[in-house]
Formats: sequence, C-alpha cells, structure tokens
Amino acid sequence: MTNAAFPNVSKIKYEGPQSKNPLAFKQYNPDQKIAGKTMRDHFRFAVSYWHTFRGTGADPFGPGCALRPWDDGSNSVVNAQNRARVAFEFLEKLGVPHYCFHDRDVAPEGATLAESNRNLDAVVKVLKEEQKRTGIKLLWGTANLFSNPRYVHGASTSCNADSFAFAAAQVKKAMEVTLELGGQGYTFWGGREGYSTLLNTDLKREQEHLAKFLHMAVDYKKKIGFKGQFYIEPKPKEPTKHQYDSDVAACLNFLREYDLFDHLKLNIETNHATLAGHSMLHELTTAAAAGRLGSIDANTGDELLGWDTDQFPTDIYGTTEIMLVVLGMGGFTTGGLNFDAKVRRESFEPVDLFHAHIGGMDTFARGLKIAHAIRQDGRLAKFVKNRYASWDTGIGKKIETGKADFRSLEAYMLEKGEVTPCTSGRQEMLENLINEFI
Ligand code: XUL
Ligand code: CO
Repeated sequence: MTNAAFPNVSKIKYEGPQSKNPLAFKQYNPDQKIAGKTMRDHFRFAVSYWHTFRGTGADPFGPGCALRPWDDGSNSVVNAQNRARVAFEFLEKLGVPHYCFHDRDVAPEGATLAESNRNLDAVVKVLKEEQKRTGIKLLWGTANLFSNPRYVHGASTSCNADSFAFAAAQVKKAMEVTLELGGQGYTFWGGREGYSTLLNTDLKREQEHLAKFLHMAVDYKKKIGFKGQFYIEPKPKEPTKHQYDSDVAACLNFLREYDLFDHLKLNIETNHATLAGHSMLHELTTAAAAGRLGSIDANTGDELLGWDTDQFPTDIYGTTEIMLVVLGMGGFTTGGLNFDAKVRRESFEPVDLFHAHIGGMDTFARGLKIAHAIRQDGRLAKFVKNRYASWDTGIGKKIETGKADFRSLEAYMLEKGEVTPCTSGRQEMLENLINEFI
C-alpha cells in the first residue's frame, strides 16, 4: 500500500458500534454476511472520481479552497497521472472495491481531439496499473459532454450537428477505455440535454437525435465487444431548466418510444429523485417494477435547498428504503452504490474525504441490517400481500387471468349489489412498524 498523500491515515477498519474512532467503520463490516452475502458484495460501493479527486469546493461565490497537497495545480498529464495514484491510495485505504469516472476527470482535455485522446491513454495506463496492483475495479465510465463551451446547447441534442459529432467521438473513446479497464458499465447522464426555453427549441427533433446517439452507442458496443451494462441517469433540471431524462417514468417512456428499452437500465440518484418531486423510494420502485433498476448514485439533497447539493447520505431511514428495494430485486448485478457526493466547501482538509465516505458506508450498513430485519420479520410483506387478497381468488383472479370482461363484471355486480367493505390502509401502524427496526 502506498502512503504518500494520506500519511496520517491507515487502512480503515471495522471496529464496531462502540468505537469512538472517527477513522473506523462502526457498522460496515465488509466480510460480515447478511442474507447469505457479504456486505462488500451487497453494496458494491464506488467512489466518484469527479467529486472526490477533482472537487475543489468552488461555488458561484468563490473559487476552490480544498487543500490537496499532492496536486500541483497544473493541467498537465503528469499531475493527472500522479492524482490517479493518489486516488488509488485513497480507495485502498477506504477499502472500496470500485470507482467511477468521466473521461475529463481523469485526464486533461487537449487542444485537439487527438491530443485529448492521447492524454486519456496516458492516464488510463496508470489506472490500469493501479487496478492491477490493488484489485480495485471500474464500476462504470462516462464522458463529460457538458463542461466544454462546444456543448453550450447540449451534445447529442445540440442545434449544432458538429457538437453531436464531437460528442460521438468522445463517447466512442470513453467506451473504448472503459472496455480496456474492464468496466462493468457505462453511464449516460443528460448533461445539457434539455432546454432553457421552448421558444428556440425543436423538442421532437432534439429527442430524436438523443435516441439516434444512443443507438449509435449500442451499435458500437457490439462492434468492440463491450459486454458491460449501459445506464441512463434521470435528472429533472440543472444545468438546463428541463432535462429530457427528467425522471424514471420519463426515461422509461423515452427508452420504449425509441426502441432502446432492452439496451439500457437506469442509474438512479437520490438527489435527482427529490429534485424531480419524487421520493427515492418512488423512483427505485418504479424502475424495479419495469425490471430496469441497474445502479444507484448514492447521495442526498437538502430539504431546504432547491438544487443538487450532492451530500453524503446520513439518513438511516433513507438507506433502509433503498436497501428494501435492492434486496427485493435480489441485489445488484453489474451495478452498485456509487457515492456521487461531495464534501462541503467548509470541509477542505483531505481527511474529510475519509469521514464523508465512512459515514455514507456506515449509513448504508445500518440500512441493510434494518431492511434485512424487516424482511425477515415478514409483517410488512404479509400486510401488503393480504391487502390484495381479493385478487388471489374469485372475481379478482378472473380479472387478472383474463377471464372477465365488462359484461361479466356487470353481471357479477348486478348480482352482488355492492363491493365487499374495504379494510384500512393502516399507514400509521406500518410507519410504527418500520420505526421498531430503526
Ligand atoms: C450530475 C450527475 C453526474 C452523473 C455522471 O448531476 O449526477 O455526475 O452521475 O455524469
Ligand atoms: Co449522478
């Protein structure tokens, strides 16, 4: 294990709930089995390169102030290569099995596309060495199609066809390096794919272009033999006023409309769910019901702030709900829990990166234990099953199995006269039940 960037932090260990050591896990014990699987394999945690290794704390009111002593502040390839080694020291000490990146997080953009590709190759070489040295894997890769001014009007949904072409070249390369690094997935987040005003926007044409772009990616995936999972990541707003992938339902509809349903799953982010006016539980349940829940960007927003604050998850109720859905679908396959989260600007010391991730991992460990206990207890699932008992026999069964129509239902009701009285939804009782376990 290298010890250059974080000399005062050693490997983070599980010390149990009684520990007062801020640099230890109290709940996350990677080797502990829950429901027949280790915590490590349940969560498949990932660190996001963009926040943790490129975040500076800059905001609209001031420049970055994060202390990153290993960074020489330059945009050089050497600095990027050194940063990649630091990233792996961090991942190794934290004991996280995966990371995720955008092309431009890991390597500087050059003056030309060819130079950018060369820069990326030079850093990918180091990432590959470090993956080999540590056994840490790439959960998914992606391309930054939103920072450069060429994407001012969007990438694949731009009014400028050249922006589409440049984005295609960039994604082609990002897919190639994801494949080279053994990445298990590739994510498409909308970036600037949306609009600020409909007065200047041909919405239908832009959405068709987005679909065309994704079809080209699907074709190229086959061509290069990339077997990883494609994800689309919903977000309702920011940077544009209205993003095309606004929520899970909009994404599912888009995938169906443009014949992409079998090719992409969803990568769902908590703060995006709440910005869309939904709960994370709603978004996950909607995607899982369609068999399209692939991966999760784990973070949280702030109830009092209306933008994407990307905070680390600390709410046990929230992680319990997430783990109920994940356990309910039988766990992740290619996906995992990627901390798409950043430390606050005021938390500018390197050690804060450890505190943030330890907290997130412990919060998910609590959530997993609680969700498993709720499932083992069985009362919640039994209540839901019983609530729909009228569908298991008699007229309900006939409707579900296609043995009823309007005429037979009219005859049924004329004879019966009135519906069997309903039973209470018992919401408060169920909320109390959940709190028994928290
Ligand atoms: C932006 C966001 C992205 C994606 C990857 O809100 O969540 O970082 O996860 O492009
Ligand atoms: Co995200």
